[in-house]
Amino acid sequence: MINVSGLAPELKNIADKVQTGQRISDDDCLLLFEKGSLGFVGSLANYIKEKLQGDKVYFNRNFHIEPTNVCVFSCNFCSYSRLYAHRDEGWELSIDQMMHLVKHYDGKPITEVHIVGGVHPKMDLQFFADLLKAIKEHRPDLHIKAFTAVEYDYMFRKAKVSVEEGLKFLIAAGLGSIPGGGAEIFHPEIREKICADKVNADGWLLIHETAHQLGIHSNATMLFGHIEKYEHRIDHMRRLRELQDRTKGFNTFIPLKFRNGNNDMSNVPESTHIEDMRMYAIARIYLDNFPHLKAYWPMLGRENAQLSLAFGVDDMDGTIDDSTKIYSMAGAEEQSPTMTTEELVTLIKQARRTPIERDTLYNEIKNYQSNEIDANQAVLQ
Ligand code: V47
Ligand code: SF4
Repeated sequence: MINVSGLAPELKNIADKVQTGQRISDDDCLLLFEKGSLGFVGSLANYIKEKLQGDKVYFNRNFHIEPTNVCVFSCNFCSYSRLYAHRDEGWELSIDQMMHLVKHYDGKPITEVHIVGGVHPKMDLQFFADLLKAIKEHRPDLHIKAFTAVEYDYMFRKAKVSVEEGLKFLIAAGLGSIPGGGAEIFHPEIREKICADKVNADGWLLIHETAHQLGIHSNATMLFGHIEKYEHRIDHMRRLRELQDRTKGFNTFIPLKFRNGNNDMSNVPESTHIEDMRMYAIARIYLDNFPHLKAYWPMLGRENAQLSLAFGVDDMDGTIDDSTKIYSMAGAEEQSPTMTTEELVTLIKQARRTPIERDTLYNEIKNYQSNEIDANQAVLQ
């Protein structure tokens, strides 16, 4: 139980709600953002996390494919994309080149490929269906988590198919689930300033809702710590919580800390580590119907991701194997993000948690608690 003596009555009321399993309101959430100390929100989030999963922390063995960084859109926070006119500065992979990446993992115990990239005007629905089929033919057991709602919105509109038709087509080709990207901040006041030209909130939510109705799971992200206000974060999470009430199709919520390197928002300072941890904790408290909360370590840095395990986070994403450039190009500390299973296990054990290797859908593959890795071992330098 959390010690509430000495707390302001309105914060005590929130602590009571959390400890009796009641949902907090938007006003409660605003109060947490404005007045909740890290210790207070952290202990509530930890209470919820331990009620949900005990001391388990999940990770998986995965790699990314980024088919292209050429993009028809111009999100101001993006450090990674190049317009079609400047495509000579970027990359465009063929199916053969991508299959070469997949084959690199032959015989290795990888369970997931995460495919996400820019929105290339010439890579269409058929191209991506062919890619998924080729991967599945080569490695049927590999789970394909692919394409953000932004990519789907563009490819379905271009192919003149409905969201349902497009998703059914790709599921038949091998799509396993949908990553959480492209959500950014749903509220139009902010969305128009940071990514005006891509799919809006309703379009993003419709794609995820349709996917859930078709029986596949997805994740949801929120790009935080830039020009948004607390009210916009709450609006964003409320829309996700409402959809999750209807479908139960989201697996995990992933707050993504805005990194300001090499983009059109480089003048916007990055959020502090305390604010990042408070964000994780408050998301854990507010999103009571999301089973998991992920700290994406390539964006946060491994030590901060480790710290977040005390603030409601139960998932660290995966081994990655230096296969994504989105964050290194935005100035993140992890310039070649790779962690071995041993490093992830040690990181989790150092936080005095139980490391669990999972598949994409959170089925447990291996419990590493009894593994002979010394929790005090220094692997973080
Ligand atoms: O939507 C782009 C973000 C996202 C920056 O579902 C930035 O498991 C911070 O969604 N600073 C794509 N963030 C990545 C993504 C993701 C990552 C890991 C796991 C999962 C999952 C999904 O990357 C974009 C955008 O929000 N992003 N630029 C930046 N400068
Ligand atoms: Fe394109 Fe995605 Fe970058 Fe936006 S965030 S410019 S949609 S690659």
